[in-house]
Amino acid sequence: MQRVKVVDSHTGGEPTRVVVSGGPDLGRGTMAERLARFKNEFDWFRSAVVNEPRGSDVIVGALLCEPHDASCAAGVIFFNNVGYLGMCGHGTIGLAVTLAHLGRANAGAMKIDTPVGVVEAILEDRNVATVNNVVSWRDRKLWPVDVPGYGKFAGDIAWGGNWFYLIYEHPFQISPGNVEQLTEFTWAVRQALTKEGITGSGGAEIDHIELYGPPQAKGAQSKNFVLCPGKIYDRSPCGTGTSAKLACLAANGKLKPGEMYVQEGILGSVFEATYAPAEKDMPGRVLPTIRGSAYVTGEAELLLDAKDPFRNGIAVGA
Ligand code: PYC
Repeated sequence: MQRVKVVDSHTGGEPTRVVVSGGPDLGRGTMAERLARFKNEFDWFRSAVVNEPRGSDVIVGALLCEPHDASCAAGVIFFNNVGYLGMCGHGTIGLAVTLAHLGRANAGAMKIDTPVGVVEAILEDRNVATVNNVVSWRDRKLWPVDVPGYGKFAGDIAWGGNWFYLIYEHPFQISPGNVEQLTEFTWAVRQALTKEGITGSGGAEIDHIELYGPPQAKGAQSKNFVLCPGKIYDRSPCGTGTSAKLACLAANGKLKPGEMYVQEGILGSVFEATYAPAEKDMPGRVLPTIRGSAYVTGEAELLLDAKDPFRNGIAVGA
C-alpha cells in the first residue's frame, strides 16, 4: 500500500492538489530532467493522484520536490488529467498558500524551481500571494485559423509558461451558463491548430486556448474562458494565460510597464497583473506579475493499493 499525503486548495475556484510526501523519487537532476523522468517512468502516479476515483478531471496536481537550484525554497512539477504543465500560475499561488498552511513558509518572497525556469512567489498573508512568472512573449500576431464548422478566426500566439492561442473576436458570450458551447468551440480551435500545423516557437504544441469578452467584476478590464489541455476549462483567470495576455497587450502598446491589468475568469474571480520589461537582450519580452488568493480545502492521505484495479486512476480525459 502506497500512502500519499496531499493538501488541496483552490485559487479563484481552480483546484490544486499538492503532493507533500509519498511521490516518486525523480533523482537530483534539473527540474526539466525530473519532469522527463516523471513522464517516462511514473505517469501512472500522475493519473492516480488527479484522476477519478481519487480526483477529477479539473484537479491540477503539484509534486513538491527538493529544488535543483539551491536559491529556491522548493521545486514543483505541475500535472493534470492528461499530462504535464510547464508552469501554472494558479497552482503556484495555491502552493505558496499550502506551504504557509503547513508552516513551511512565512510571509515574504520564496523562489520556486519549475521545469520552465525559476519563479518567485511572494506570500502576503495566509491566503494571498503574488507570482513573478517566467519571461513571456507574443510569438505571432493575429494568426489565422480555419475552424471546421465555425469559420475563420484569428488569434495571438503567446508564451506565458504554457503556449496559448488568444482569440478576441468571436460570437460567444463568456458566461458560466455557456461553458459547454465554449468548450466545444475552443476544442475545435485546438484541433484546427494541430491540423494546420500552427505551433508555438520550435514547433511546440499550443495546448491552451483563450477567449476574451467584456468584464463584469468591478475593476476588471476583461473576462476570459481558458481551455486547458485535457478539454477542461480553467475555473480561475489562469495565471500563465494572463501572463500571455500581458505579453500581447505590451506588444500592442496597450499596457505600460507597471500599469495594473485585472483579468476576470469565467467564475468572476480575478487576478491582478502587471509586467516589467524583460532584460535588454530580449526586446518585446515581459516579466509578468500575477496576484490572487487561494484557500486550503482539505488535507488527505491517498491510498494506492496494488490490488485495486483502479489504482492508477481512470484516464478518460482528452
Ligand atoms: O493558472 O497558469 C494557470 C493554469 C494553467 C492551467 C490551469 N491553470
